[in-house]
Amino acid sequence: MERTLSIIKPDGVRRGLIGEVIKRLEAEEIKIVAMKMIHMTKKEAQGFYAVHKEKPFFDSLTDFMTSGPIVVMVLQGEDVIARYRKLMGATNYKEAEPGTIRADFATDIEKNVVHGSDAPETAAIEIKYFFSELEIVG
Ligand code: IDP
Ligand code: MG
Repeated sequence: MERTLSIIKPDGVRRGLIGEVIKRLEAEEIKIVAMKMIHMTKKEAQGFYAVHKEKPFFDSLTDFMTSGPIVVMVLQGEDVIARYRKLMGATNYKEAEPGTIRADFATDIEKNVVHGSDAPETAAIEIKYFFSELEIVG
């Protein structure tokens, strides 16, 4: 049993894709055990993406992630980290499998609609960044 952090990024919220993303999660029987909408500050986005702070795209990414509200969710289930990554598709939408969220909706390598944790350790850190245990119904 695993948990992972999912984010519908500002482009996804702006373009009316909240329902589409949630529909795909539910179709895969991925359980949502926490959910909220927030608008991050630049500092909060920099903290969340701290692992990427040396990357050339860090400043643009943190500007993008603060450009509007996001929907943050905790997903729970067996192998949910990999299963959700599979639903998302590759970081670069041009390389994403057809039928994945990013292949279907991303418009740019940065504006790729969704975030998902990549490993149990990062999932634990990312979930804690947004949610207290009291806010998770699992
Ligand atoms: P991931 O979201 O698939 O885990 P990461 O490599 O962790 O991909 O990168 C985090 C986010 O940074 C990506 O989802 C994307 O929004 C952005 N990003 C990644 N690589 C690039 C790039 O080469 N140019 C611009 N933005 C990028
Ligand atoms: Mg990542």
